[in-house]
Amino acid sequence: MLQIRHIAHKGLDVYHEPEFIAPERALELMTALETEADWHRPAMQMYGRTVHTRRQVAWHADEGYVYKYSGQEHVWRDWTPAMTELRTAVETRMDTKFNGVLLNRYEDGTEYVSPHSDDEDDLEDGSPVVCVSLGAERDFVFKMYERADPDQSKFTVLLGNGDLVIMAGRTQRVATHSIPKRVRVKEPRISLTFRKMIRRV
Ligand SMILES: O=C(O)CCC(=O)C(=O)O
Repeated sequence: MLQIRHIAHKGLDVYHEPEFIAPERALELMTALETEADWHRPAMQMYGRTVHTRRQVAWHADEGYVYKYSGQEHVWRDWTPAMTELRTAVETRMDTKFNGVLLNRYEDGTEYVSPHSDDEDDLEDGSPVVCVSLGAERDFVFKMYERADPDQSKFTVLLGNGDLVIMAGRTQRVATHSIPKRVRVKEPRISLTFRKMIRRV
């Protein structure tokens, strides 16, 4: 059995479970999600210019949950069969329910997500955010905020196809996370981050 890694550091509380989904099934689910998810590439205003995110996103959730971040609103779309299968697996593993999932699709290693925390007001305070990674291997980097750790320590988790990452405890308050550019990566990757929201429209 593959080892579960636990990173605990000044409030950071992260678990990495390799091959949570068997690799062949993970690739089948990824193929299904390519067409099932409501992919779009949001535009945002930065320094007076319109910039499109360097990844695609999709928000699927129980009815009425709108996801707001970086000044954008994502209206919910229904759960699809592949998402439902993964939601059930994650809920069983965590012994708790989730009502929304944010999907990210990175075409290759030139696509990325910058350091950020999932600390939006609409997220249930202290509830875990749980990520399933499908497809290409990518680094998932946690960097401590200076207020929590003057050394601003960094922790890198190499995420493989079918892996699970649990961001628990005070992780979102003490650290950012990111998927940095890795230009040698030529294959796509899809991540699903399961969330518990508190407000419905
Ligand atoms: O693609 C990933 O695993 C990261 C996604 C992420 O940072 C997020 O959904 O907040």
